[in-house]
Amino acid sequence: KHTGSKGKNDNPNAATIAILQQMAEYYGQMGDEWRIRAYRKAITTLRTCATKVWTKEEALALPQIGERLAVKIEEIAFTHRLRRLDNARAEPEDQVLRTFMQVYGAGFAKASEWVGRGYKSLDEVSEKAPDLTANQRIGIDHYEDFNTRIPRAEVEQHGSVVRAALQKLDASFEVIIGGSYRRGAKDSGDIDCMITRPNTGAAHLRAVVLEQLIPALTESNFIVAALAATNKDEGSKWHGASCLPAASSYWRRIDLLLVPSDEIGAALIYFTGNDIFNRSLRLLASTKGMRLNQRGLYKDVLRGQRREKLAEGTLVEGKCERRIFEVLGVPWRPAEHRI
Ligand code: DCP
Ligand code: MG
Ligand code: MN
Repeated sequence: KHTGSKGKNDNPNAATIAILQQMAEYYGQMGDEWRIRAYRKAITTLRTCATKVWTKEEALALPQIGERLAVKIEEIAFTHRLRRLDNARAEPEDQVLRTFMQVYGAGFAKASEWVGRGYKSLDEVSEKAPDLTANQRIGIDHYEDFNTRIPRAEVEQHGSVVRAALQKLDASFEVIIGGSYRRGAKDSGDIDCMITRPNTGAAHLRAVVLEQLIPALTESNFIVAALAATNKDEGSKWHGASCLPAASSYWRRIDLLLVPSDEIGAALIYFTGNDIFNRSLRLLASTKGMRLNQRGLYKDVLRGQRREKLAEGTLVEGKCERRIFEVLGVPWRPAEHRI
């Protein structure tokens, strides 16, 4: 069937791309950045290819596709599947690794170490793993809680508890729930609360949140665990767990993000995501000689030969979300469409 159109759906390599994408996702879960990049490049190439790629040789002749991926492309073209993917998914060791990787506080390296020690279950990790960190202990004890999606209405309730407690301390404080919630998701993996206040900088936000808000919410049994706090020049972030009063309530992962008023526009973009949307905005900024991060949009960023950043550049905009889109030349995108 020849329509002449170049829509996504009649791309001759659509079926191959779909399987490569699953493979990239699989490596994503494994934290294998190097392979993810190789798959992404191959996918990009196939997308722009006008004819169906059948053989290894045809694949190899294209840019950004190496030997190993070319072999896989041939296998997919002829068999409509990839054994490597089927096998990986079926392997018991792999299932265990994936379970371990979902423990809060354990990344790929830690999960692999546990698999390497021969542990088959979380119970086994819990009993036998030497030097579990306090966070990993909580991650294991509340594994089910932290891996259960949070319904939208409950996300809102957690946000309201934080907002009420803060405004009791100071009515000028604002709490905005970001992340998947702001994108309109019907449920979320965690609760991302941006905390800000007009004309207020990082130091004051930190003082109120860390010295007053968190102790108060811990006292009231809403905050049930403190997991991590970062306070780099990247901004301040507090990770913990919260729980509503009902006896059956799950422990939920909650992130408090302290946002100086000058940076709220850039922070709204960053903490609304999603991560892929953020990556593409950042990339776009860098192609225009600018730099976008969670604090602002900067111009005249000085880069060295390997594109490494030498100087921060001058701030163009940090306060206004819409203005950042404008300066980047991107039509405004409501949060629900940022995927
Ligand atoms: N973020 C990002 N890059 C990352 C991690 C996060 O740009 N590597 C940004 C975009 C996310 C936001 O931070 O939307 C919040 O991060 P979460 O991990 O909480 O992700 P989401 O809220 O989007 O999804 P979930 O429902 O799983 O929490
Ligand atoms: Mg989130
Ligand atoms: Mn989060």
